Amino acid sequence: MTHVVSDELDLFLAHIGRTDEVGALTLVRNLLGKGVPGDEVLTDLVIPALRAVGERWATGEWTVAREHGASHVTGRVVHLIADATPRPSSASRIVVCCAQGDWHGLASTILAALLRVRGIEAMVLPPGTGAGELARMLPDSEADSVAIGCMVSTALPGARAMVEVARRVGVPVLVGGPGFGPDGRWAGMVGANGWARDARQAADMLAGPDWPTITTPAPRLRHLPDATHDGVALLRTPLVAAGMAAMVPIEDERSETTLRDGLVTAVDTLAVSLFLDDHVLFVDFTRWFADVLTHRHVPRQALAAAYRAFAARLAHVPGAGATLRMAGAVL
Ligand code: B12
Repeated sequence: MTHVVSDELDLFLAHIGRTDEVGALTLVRNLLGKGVPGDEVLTDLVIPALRAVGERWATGEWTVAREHGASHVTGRVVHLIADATPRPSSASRIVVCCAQGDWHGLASTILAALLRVRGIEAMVLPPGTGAGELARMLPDSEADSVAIGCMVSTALPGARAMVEVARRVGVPVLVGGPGFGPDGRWAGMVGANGWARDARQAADMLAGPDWPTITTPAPRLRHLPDATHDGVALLRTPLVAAGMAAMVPIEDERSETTLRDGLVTAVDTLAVSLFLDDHVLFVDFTRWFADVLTHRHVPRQALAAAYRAFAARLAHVPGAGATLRMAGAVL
């Protein structure tokens, strides 16, 4: 059945690329009407489409507005499928949420629908739910576990805060999403009980004999508490201004916006890199951001100049200079 779904990918992308809600919903209703299971539509059509949307934004082929329109329509489709997914009558109940600071709520809705298909009762919290709210709702939720998704690594400190509150009341936490790094590299630092690559693996882990029913508080991070992370994040505005000033003037207004937004993310990523005590995060981000800029005809040397401006202002922050130098070396 899979090829029936993936054959529709180009047409689905054409619909969402025109913000054609009716076209996209009709296409998906037709597939469901033909008996294609909702989880297959999610894994073989919706997720590949979302990845393609991200790619088209990153290469500059689609504007931010077009990407937002496509994401919005895809959100309608995801809700249509999620609503049509039967609720399992399972004994196991999980709360699914985004890491605090991560706005990719669609991913949580998709994951919850895929878990339901595999017999796990999943309850989704909207993005923007912070550690405080999670702490308040968990005791009454009857949840056996919490699943935290993270698409952008800048939200890892937020994920850490949420893991801490869940584990403090004994509820184990499973995490996933590319924000946790290749093969879930940062899941342990965040204090999660486990990391899963996808919904299938998540369901297997949650139902498996090794998944804890109750857990201890999250282990302390060996290099924390340390004010470095907060210190860098608090300097975000002057750092971005210095970075912009250090770069050659950018003619194209769209590129300038991408650059400014990207430098904000760069400062936040640097702060998280220091929080995790792992320069790999910032170096990987730099490779990705340099590619985004190249597609917008901004030379990599411009980013290198911005990093030198950051380093000059962060001379007092342990580790910042070395991390910026390592990232500068890939430019
Ligand atoms: C839609 C979207 C948005 C929307 C989100 C709307 C919404 N309601 O969700 C909006 C416009 C808000 C947005 C904002 C941003 N976005 Co965005 N976004 C996307 C996009 C196109 C789709 C995300 C999605 O839902 N994917 C579907 C998920 C299900 O796919 P998946 O990751 O492959 O999921 C599998 C596994 O990862 C895993 N999994 C996923 N979650 C979880 C959770 C758990 C618990 C488990 C166990 C497993 C698991 O299982 C899944 C199934 O197999 C992605 C592109 C992409 N590749 O995904 C970019 C993307 C994630 N965004 C990106 C960026 C940069 C941003 C912004 C920083 C842009 C900006 N300058 O403002 C902001 C960040 C905002 C924030 N702080 O969160 C980048 C991140 C790159 C990076 N290196 O960090 C991406 C990858 C785009 C790209 N190609 O560069 N975004």
